[in-house]
Amino acid sequence: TTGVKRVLSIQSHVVHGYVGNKVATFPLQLLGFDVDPLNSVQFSNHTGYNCFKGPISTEKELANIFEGLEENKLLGHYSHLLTGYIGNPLFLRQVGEILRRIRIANPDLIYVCDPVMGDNGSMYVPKELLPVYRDEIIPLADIVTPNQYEVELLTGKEVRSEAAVWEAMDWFHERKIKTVVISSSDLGQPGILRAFLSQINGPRLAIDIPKQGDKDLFFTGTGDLFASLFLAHSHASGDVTEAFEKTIATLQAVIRRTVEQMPRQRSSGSVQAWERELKLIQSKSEIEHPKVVLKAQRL
Ligand code: PLP
Ligand code: PXL
Repeated sequence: TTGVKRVLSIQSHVVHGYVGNKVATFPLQLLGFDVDPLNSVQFSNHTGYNCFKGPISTEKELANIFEGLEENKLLGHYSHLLTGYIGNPLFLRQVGEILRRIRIANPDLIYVCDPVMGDNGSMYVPKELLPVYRDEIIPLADIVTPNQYEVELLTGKEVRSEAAVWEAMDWFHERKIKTVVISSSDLGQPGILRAFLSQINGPRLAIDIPKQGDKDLFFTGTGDLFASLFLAHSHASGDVTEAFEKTIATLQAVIRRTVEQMPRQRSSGSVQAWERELKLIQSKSEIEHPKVVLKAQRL
């Protein structure tokens, strides 16, 4: 490699809180990447709050901003493209066009695609995004980081067993995607999330992640954080096992701090959305120096 570490990151911006580009930028920067954030939406906060306000970018706005980068001959400067939350199917299709043009400027570009569509059986983006991801965008990716539900949407098959996980992984590999990471699934023991990684001509891995805090507690932006950390660690290390373990280690440290700093009386019952925002900035040291506790199993 040329040693260039610059990411074009196309994700959401939220004024308050940490999802999308707000959660991805700081870790990538700490891990030595220049980050060029291009915002797919600018919302007051993530969509899990009582309300959210703000504009969604159009494909025309995306094409216009991109034209500026292109005319200034900046496309060859990117080592990575990272995409996450996109709320508009035409905008997503335009991302495919952009990717083709960046690849002309840099054939070695790594595209990390987090096909953000939903979680736990419900979609939080328009359903029209699914065929665009499945048929146009995913086949262009080098690394994909869906969750269990997103895998089910893309492959059109339920993923209720570990055998089904590996079948689904092959669905991606048949489309020439080298590395697939399922950032979380409910296929572990009770109270345990199980994450999976599969690489073409490489290992099959799983990591069991004990759920932290009350059983009803959940977080937003963890998938986005996962994708940015995995991008950085997989670039730094040729060892995908190490990248996977370091990603989970930092994620667990961020979640631990978030749970610990929640008001005690709220650790069960109705936790407000703002109280569940990830304690990202406070976790600077665990982002820079992940301490691996949970080791990957080779399967
Ligand atoms: N939540 C926890 C506690 C996790 O450990 C992980 C991934 O390891 C995730 C969420 C990421 O999953 P998702 O992509 O569903 O947000
Ligand atoms: O973490 C996914 C995500 C990203 N961006 C925005 C969101 C969400 C999930 O709710 O609302 C704006």
